[in-house]
Amino acid sequence: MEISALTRSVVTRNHAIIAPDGYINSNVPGWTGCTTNVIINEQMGARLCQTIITLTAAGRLQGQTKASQIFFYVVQGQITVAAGGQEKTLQTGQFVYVPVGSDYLFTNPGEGTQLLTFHKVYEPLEGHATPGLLFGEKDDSKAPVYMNDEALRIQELLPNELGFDIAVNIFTYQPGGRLPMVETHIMEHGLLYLQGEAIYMLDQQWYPVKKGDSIWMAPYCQQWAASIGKEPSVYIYYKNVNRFPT
Ligand code: UGY
Ligand code: MN
Repeated sequence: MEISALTRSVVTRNHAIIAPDGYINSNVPGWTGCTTNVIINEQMGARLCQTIITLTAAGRLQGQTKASQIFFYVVQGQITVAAGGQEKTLQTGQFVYVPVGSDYLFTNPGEGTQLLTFHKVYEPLEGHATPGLLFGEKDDSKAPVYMNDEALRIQELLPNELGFDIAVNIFTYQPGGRLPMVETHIMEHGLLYLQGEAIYMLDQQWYPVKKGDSIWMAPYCQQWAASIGKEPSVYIYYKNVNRFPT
């Protein structure tokens, strides 16, 4: 039997690794028939919220975005969403971006459907329209090579427009692929591994990570990663973008 006093999860002032073994469920008003795990939140010093929701067949998420926009991504399974006068059944790899001030209703999930959410208080930008509701999906044919390295590909899921103050990208590393440099930047990240294994360096600490693990990187958390194992490693990540650095 494994010793239950051990975990790969780590929480520091500037970064966190959250592995599923330590999840404790939260009750979120309007989200029923599901377990919700709040992975990243302002309580840890973050300016985004990241949750993972696992639904039963009776699951239902009903609510209204207020100050925060919410990006919902189907990690596995399927679910029907009604928002902004539209209705659509989302499958694994598909997403809906729900802008501020929108009602949303998710119903009819497959048993065990898992959703990832990123929330951030929306900062409007004068002269640029607030984004509307948006559907989309993971599509490897829309993932260009990153920094001239054939082992790395990034798909940007949201339009690269100044109206958006967040980016959500899917980053695929072929086996042996690694970041070409240690990044040191003002932008914050929330991240979920969708596939494979990797070594992540955060503030000069080294962590083995794998599918199902989440990472929080505060602004200026130094970061580097390399894929390990025989299959590509893939993560979806959030980044705050496009606003004046106050
Ligand atoms: O967009 C980014 O900053 C990205 N390259 N960072 C990361 O994957 N840790
Ligand atoms: Mn980065």
